[in-house]
Amino acid sequence: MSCLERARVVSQAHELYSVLTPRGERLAAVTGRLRFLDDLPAVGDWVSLTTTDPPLIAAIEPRTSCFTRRSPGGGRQVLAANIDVAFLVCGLDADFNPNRLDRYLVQARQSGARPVVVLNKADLRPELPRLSVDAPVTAISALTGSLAGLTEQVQPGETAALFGSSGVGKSTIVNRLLGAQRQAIGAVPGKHVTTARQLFLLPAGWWLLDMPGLRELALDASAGAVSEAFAEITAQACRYRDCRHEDEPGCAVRDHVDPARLSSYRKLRREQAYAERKEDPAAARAEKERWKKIHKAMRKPG
Ligand SMILES: Nc1nc2c(ncn2[C@@H]2O[C@H](COP(=O)(O)OP(=O)(O)OP(=O)(O)O)[C@@H](O)[C@H]2O)c(=O)[nH]1
Ligand SMILES: [Mg+2]
Ligand SMILES: [Zn+2]
Repeated sequence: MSCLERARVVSQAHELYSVLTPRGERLAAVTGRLRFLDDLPAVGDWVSLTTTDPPLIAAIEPRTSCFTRRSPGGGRQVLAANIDVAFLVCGLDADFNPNRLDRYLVQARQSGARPVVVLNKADLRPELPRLSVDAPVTAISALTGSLAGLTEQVQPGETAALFGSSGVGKSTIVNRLLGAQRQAIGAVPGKHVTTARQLFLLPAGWWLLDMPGLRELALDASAGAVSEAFAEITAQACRYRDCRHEDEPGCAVRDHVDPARLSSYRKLRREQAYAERKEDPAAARAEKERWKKIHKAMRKPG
């Protein structure tokens, strides 16, 4: 029986994982047993590594949070595991899109991470947009300004991830915090520069995940996560139970909330309900069984 050592998955290419161990970065594949259980590691996972050469990932520790999206072919894709803070980065230039931000907010609530809205490129637009989101908002300039508004949201030992469209400045933020030009920066608007997820341990003692710009974030969320992301709407008492705040006569909410947020809420609520209906109950049961098997296997030593 070989010994196991704890490591963290920092990047992934097909079925090869870069893992950070106390002795530096190594490349690892997964053991046959893990592959049999059909639960593959994701960037951010803490894993048990065999001390063989090359090392193998033998087990995945239970996740404290999990940022996912719905895959086009059905099922879900894990984008990042064990994220404490989800930085939702917008560019204050042409990119700024409040509806997209609302979508990311829902997915962040679903993941279990604390969402923080980061308005980057404040040097380009001195007057900031008024946002009525239910999360902390900070404006920065990754090129020229202080990043304190961002860094003060994370405690040492925690993990943060940068989500947002291509070109908003995610990798520029990473390089600033690393104090080194480790990530390539985009110069051509609309071109995706970062193509793979990469997790860094920063000199300040916390972890930061650079994500590629996502073209699409298909919602993979519960009704509760949608409600939570729109607390200023959903926490209000209305005249009707289950009011959609649409054309119901005498609705007490419709006229007192930001109309853009309300329309965003309705759209995401509909998308969420549709995805839930489409989900096959038998598939949901199978998924539950699969997790039971995984948790049982994780409890066995070695
Ligand atoms: N004016 C201004 N430009 C910035 C700022 N931050 C980043 N940029 C520019 O925005 C462009 C894109 O920056 P990246 O850091 O590559 O963007 P990204 O979000 O990592 O993009 P992808 O990797 O494609 O997802 C580059 O030309 C940066 O110089 C900022 O605060 N102000
Ligand atoms: Mg990038
Ligand atoms: Zn109502």
